Amino acid sequence: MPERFTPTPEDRFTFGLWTVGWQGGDPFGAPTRPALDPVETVERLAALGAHGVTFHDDDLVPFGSSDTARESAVTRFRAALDRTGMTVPMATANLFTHPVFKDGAFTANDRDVRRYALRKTFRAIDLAAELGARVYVAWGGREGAESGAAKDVRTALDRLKEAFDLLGEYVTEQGHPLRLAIEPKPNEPRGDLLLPTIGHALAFIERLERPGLVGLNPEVGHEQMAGLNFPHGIAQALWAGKLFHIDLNGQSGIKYDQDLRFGAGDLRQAFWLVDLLETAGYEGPRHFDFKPVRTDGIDGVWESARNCMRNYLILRERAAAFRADPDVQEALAASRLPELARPTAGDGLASLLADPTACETFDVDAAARRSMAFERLDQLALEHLLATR
Ligand code: XLS
Ligand code: MN
Ligand code: MN
Repeated sequence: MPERFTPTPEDRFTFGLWTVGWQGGDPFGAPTRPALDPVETVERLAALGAHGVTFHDDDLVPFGSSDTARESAVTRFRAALDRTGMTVPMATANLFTHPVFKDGAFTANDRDVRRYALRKTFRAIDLAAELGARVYVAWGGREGAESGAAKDVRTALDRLKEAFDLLGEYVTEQGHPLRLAIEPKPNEPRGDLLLPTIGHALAFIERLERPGLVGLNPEVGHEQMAGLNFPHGIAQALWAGKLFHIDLNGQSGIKYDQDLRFGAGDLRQAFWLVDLLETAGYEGPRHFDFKPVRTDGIDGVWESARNCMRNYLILRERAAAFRADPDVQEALAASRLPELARPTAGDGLASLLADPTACETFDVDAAARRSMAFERLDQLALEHLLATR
């Protein structure tokens, strides 16, 4: 019998090739680890119990490869997938590493760069579809600016809408069975990025020609870099029917994009996130977008990948124990959660206006004195998280 926090493919855990493959190069230091072969990554992750891998076009087929080199990289990779049963539920394009993208891709001021970025993306979408992906992630990369005059933001948003409308048209015309998922991020590598949060992206999507085709791929650390509550953002994405994919990792507060392994950083938000994903019917992959710390060698890479999954499973068990506890159910009722689920004026406006108990005879002072009993509820959650219950 497998150990209780050992993942299986049914848990739908996936990893980007660029995550375990990160060599540890940062703005202040050179890489500390050797490059990983995508085929080895597939094999190692499969052995750890993962369900699939994801990639940027350039992670699999190095930028500038000839058609023959591309063909052989894809063939080798596909053979590894077939051997291991690993899947590719999502893929994306790198529109940020090459210097040509220094001012962005779909919103670069330079029109030639924008046209090239679209053509590179179409190709990445074809590759994603060829390998069976159902989601194409679009992280803006360098869509943004460091100074006010350098980017006319309203015009840049026109170009961004134009790009997503073209991507939607391309996917539809090709008959690719995949949807697009925008990944918001507030800053880094640019001083400020366009579509900085889940909320900005949701509003943007509604302006597109094919809003139904476009959703979100929110990342834990990206919302937390902006000081936002990630589970709240995910709840709104679910409420809008837009949680197409998710990037799980860890972040400690408002600072650079730490990409810690899942469970590191804000553990309480991680608990509520897992509780939400597991109870709200999210069926997509649990995708880890993290960077194994550069202090560690290759053993630490696989150790941290294993622990991303292990921490998710531990939190899943803890959240389920919280929900199943009769004391919690009692505390939820005392905190009036079932009442929140009742429509405020289910009988309509006229009945609300005609109801004196809603206003004329309502004892506001007595209502103000009712305790919400949130402290007890929160302590129960904390104790389940800490496994003291
Ligand atoms: C960078 C993003 C990136 C996307 C994929 O901050 O998280 O890794 O997930 O391009
Ligand atoms: Mn990140
Ligand atoms: Mn990400």
